[in-house]
Amino acid sequence: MRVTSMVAGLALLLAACGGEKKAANESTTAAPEQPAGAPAAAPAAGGGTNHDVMMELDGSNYKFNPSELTIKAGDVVTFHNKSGGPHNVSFWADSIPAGGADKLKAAMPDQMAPLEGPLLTEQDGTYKISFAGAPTGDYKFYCLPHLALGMHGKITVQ
Ligand SMILES: [Cu+2]
Repeated sequence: MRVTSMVAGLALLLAACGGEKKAANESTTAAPEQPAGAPAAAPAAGGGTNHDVMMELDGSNYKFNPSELTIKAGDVVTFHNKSGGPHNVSFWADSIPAGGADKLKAAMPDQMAPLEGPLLTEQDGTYKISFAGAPTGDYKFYCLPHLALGMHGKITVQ
């Protein structure tokens, strides 16, 4: 890839000047990582609580676990691809409070379509949605690949 070869070229140049170690350090810090010292399971930035929801195949049942949860506006829900994937998180536009769609559209990374999260294909892959500023009420959602198999749930924002 172009960027890789550029980096490799730069590293070679620096190595020629005896700066190989420095270049390696720089490429590490340049990676788009979380700020150092931020634990993975910490409270969400902004002070909201994180809630974990598993996406799993339990016997022959595809499900969100828990399938219903109550959170506060400002909380974050992290969906985990545990088994039976790929899964995703899609919200029914007509089953969320007024004004909720705009908040979710802004809060959901990599939507395939409005209110439709990307397919999680990686084992233990996660998808985070912040409910910062979300109106109170019920947000009903489903997994696109497994909707017909009953994989859906509800988040209540208090
Ligand atoms: Cu699914």
